[in-house]
Amino acid sequence: MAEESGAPVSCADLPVKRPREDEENGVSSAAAAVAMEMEADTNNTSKEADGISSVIPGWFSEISPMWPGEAHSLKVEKVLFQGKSDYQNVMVFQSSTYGKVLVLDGVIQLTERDECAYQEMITHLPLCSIPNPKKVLVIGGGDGGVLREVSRHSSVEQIDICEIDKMVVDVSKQYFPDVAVGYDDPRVKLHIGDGVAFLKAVPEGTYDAIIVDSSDPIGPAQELFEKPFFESVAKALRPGGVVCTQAESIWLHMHIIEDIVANCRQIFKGSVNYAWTTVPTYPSGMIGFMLCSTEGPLVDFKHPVNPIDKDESCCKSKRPLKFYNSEIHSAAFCLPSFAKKVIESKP
Ligand code: SPD
Repeated sequence: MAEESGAPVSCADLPVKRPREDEENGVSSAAAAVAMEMEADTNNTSKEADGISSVIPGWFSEISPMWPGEAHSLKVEKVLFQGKSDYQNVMVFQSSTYGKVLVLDGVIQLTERDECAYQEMITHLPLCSIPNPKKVLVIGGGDGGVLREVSRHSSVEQIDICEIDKMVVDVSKQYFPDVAVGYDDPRVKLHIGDGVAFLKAVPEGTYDAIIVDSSDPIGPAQELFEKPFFESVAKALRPGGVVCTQAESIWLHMHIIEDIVANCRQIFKGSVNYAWTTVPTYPSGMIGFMLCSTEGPLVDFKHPVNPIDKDESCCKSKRPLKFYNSEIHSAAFCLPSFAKKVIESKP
């Protein structure tokens, strides 16, 4: 495992909760129903929960009760890592067409080929919407991709990240150096611990921006989609501060999005908007973001006021932006009619 960098901070005073609960909500058992037929060359970890498919031998199929009746598949060249942390199954495989793939509890978190579409958008949609962001908190995002993107902003002075699962950080540093490069920025402080507890302990009005880069709301990330969490986020933001959270797919999860929108409209007294991006390897090929601001200086998310200057967006260790630009920023808030109707009708 790669050495850690990025100034880890002890979170001994922050209780780490929500450890892995096997078979919770039937998720693991659903994944476990997928039999393992492929030869993996690593350790003894159970392969069933990782989604290696017996339906198409040699392929990974992403099966979950969150998208019943469908499963996107990728051809596996080689399984590079399989492990079981206190929270989840962690797997990395080399795919034939999307580069290396990081999988948590059988669900794709990123691939080398399309991670830019997610990490750049979840980061620059909020940070380009406010002038001079200085203090940024990332909840989740243990792979470091969001850190890489935050670090493009020269106005930022402090980047805190709270990730619950150290194995995700270590595995990302070892297998995804172009993503985990975010940890190399000296402004980054890594806290291994529970994001919910971390936020509760944050003094009121601390951050200009909070980015919640979570996995799906079953398993360790469940609480990150609930009302009390959004209340803590609002409290930790300064007036006119912004949050951007992973907010699932309009094709698959409208009920989840409706709840998030309803909660956010109650809690955030500034702006509340839904945006989306295309990610071919996420279920339904897209994923959305909830962007909200607290009461204070007005934030117009649809019209970025803080464009990333070309020079700062590609400094030494980072590649240039691949996906984000100001036009796609504004376009991301255009919704298909069916989603617009539901999201805009929420009180
Ligand atoms: N359905 C999977 C959603 C995963 C969102 N988080 C990805 C983490 C990448 N930094």
